[in-house]
Amino acid sequence: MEQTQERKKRIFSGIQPSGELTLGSYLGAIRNWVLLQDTYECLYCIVDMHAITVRQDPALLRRRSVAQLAQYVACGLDPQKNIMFIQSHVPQHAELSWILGCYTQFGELSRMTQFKAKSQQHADNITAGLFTYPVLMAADILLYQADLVPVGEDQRQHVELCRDIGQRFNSVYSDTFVLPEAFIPKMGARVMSLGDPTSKMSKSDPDGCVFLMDKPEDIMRKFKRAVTDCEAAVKFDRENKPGISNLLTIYCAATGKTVEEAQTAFEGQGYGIFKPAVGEAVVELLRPIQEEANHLMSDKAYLEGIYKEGAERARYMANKTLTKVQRKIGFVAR
Ligand code: ATP
Ligand code: LTN
Repeated sequence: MEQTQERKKRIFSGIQPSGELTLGSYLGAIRNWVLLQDTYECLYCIVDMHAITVRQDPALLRRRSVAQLAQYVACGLDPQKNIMFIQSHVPQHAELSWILGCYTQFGELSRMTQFKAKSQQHADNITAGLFTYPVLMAADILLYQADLVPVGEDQRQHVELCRDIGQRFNSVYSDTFVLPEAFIPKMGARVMSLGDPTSKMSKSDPDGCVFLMDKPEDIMRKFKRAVTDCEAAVKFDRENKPGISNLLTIYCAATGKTVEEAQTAFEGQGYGIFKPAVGEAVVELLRPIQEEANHLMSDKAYLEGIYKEGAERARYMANKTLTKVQRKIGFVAR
């Protein structure tokens, strides 16, 4: 009867522990994860294998992986409701990734915009891992038969490629994988850098970036310095006023106000009032998360319990898909 029973829809998403979590990753991804946790069966991963596609300091990578879990929980992800784990603890990701790599075209990977950007940033170390990064991401998602993948706008192309790979496999070997869809927020899908509002806020640009764990005075300083324009009108206009539009987006995402409400509230007021107001809204948004994350970091055994149990459950689920795939392609059963 199992097949006729409605399966709860499944979610998979992950973030690399390659730096501190940012306001961009919170508004673009994690906040949605929290909203989805009651309706779906969710797996949230710390993708350390993706992180090593560019060079990492080992001690820092280890510390960040655990800190990231503390921050996931502090953001509101309930360890009772969600499976949270570290990617390298579930070897099926690497195994499926190898197989899927044999169903992915060189040309497809060459078109990925993140690869183009990262290989420019790390021109002296363009590894095979950086190139095949999207295949590992496809394996992450397809292993769990995820229906939805909550990410920021910049990851849409990777989720599309994941669908293409899954679809290709399904059409050669009969239905094997659920084809996932990206789930991208209306507000905060692409938070822009405070230093250059035409490029994405990213952890590799610390000046234009607000980190989740930044001190209030640093957050205020970053917002006061945010690049705007010389018009002095708080008005949303992405084309002509990218800086102000970005600040309005952040303000609205942080306070729950609509753009119209925010524009009315700041009508006739200069940027000298508006910019610190955005800073304060973000400080207040992050304050409880920071307190909780700091508190959780003092209980390493609790965090270890979460990621160990998470990995065990994930391995069980992942193995079902992997075994099916191995059988379909002709590997001898172990
Ligand atoms: P890097 O700069 O090293 O590429 P990043 O800052 O983009 O990293 P990721 O770990 O790649 O951070 O992203 C984690 C998640 O947060 C992804 O779902 C991504 O789409 C989302 N995200 C990251 N930055 C932003 C942003 N500026 N606006 C909206 N969503 C974002
Ligand atoms: N590429 C993503 C991180 C990531 C991911 C995933 C996101 C790795 N595997 C699976 C969603 C689903 C990024 O944020 N840069």
